[in-house]
Amino acid sequence: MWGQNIAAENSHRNARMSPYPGSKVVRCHVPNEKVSWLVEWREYNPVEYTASLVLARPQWADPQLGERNFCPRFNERDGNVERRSQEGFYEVRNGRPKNPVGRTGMSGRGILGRWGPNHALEPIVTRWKRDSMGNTVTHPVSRKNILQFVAIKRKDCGKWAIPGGMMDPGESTSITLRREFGAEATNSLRKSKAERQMLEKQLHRLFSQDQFVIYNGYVDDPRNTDNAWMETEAVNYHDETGEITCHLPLKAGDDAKEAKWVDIFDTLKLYASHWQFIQFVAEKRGAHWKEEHYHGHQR
Ligand code: RP5
Repeated sequence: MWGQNIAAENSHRNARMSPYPGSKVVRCHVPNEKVSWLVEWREYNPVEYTASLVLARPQWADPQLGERNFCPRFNERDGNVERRSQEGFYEVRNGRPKNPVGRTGMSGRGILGRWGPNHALEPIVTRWKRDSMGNTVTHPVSRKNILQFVAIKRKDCGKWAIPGGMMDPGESTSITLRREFGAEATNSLRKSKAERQMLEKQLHRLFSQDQFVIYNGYVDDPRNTDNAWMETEAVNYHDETGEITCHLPLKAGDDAKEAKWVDIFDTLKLYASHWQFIQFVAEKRGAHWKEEHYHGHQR
């Protein structure tokens, strides 16, 4: 999927950035032309790093390879843990899974828990922008309606993002999508029982809506390494009339410090590959996207 939609060298950028998130560790520099494993690079010497938090073995993390009783079944469903990649079969070299897009300048797991793919899910909740009379707002140049999505500001890096999150082992897709959206965009974990019941009803209605899988595959996440990487499935829930979401109480919670409706334009700056997912949604819904036309027109 990644290879089909997004050019590898040009888009495998976050996965080569330094310092590595939450640390001062600097990756070995990987130039664009050396990202692909198909390009021979004998001197390649990635920095080995796995955060102490991961080595302390929280329940979401694998043990180190070679530890007793740890025999991960890569490219398979391994008990409750999904070790298959949405990109297809990945290579395992010297017992370690190999990033399917290419080199990152770092080996080990960084702050990711799983060796190989770490699976997330992304609920992209959208509605049409409306004026105070309830009419949809059309862009003056493209003449297309403006779409909005629920965005959160991440606590870890301060970037705006889709309120996605990691899948728990054995959890179903629909539960993870609803749980992550509830926790990050509506602060569901901190609500009273009565408020939670009310919210649950709203979320149930919203998530039983018109939905569409926008993307599944590799994510260009700054936490990726040569041996551990993020993958996601991004699902769009669209509220065509705006009736379901008009009373949705947005409030940041969990890993988010802000939550709000954001107008969709190509000038957005978003976390990891989220800009790409939002572009796919705008295209799918026939919404306004290219803001530069507007600025060009004004000049
Ligand atoms: C990104 O990390 C995915 O696109 C998803 O949005 C997110 C999941 O990680 P956490 O938000 O749980 O850190 O790669």
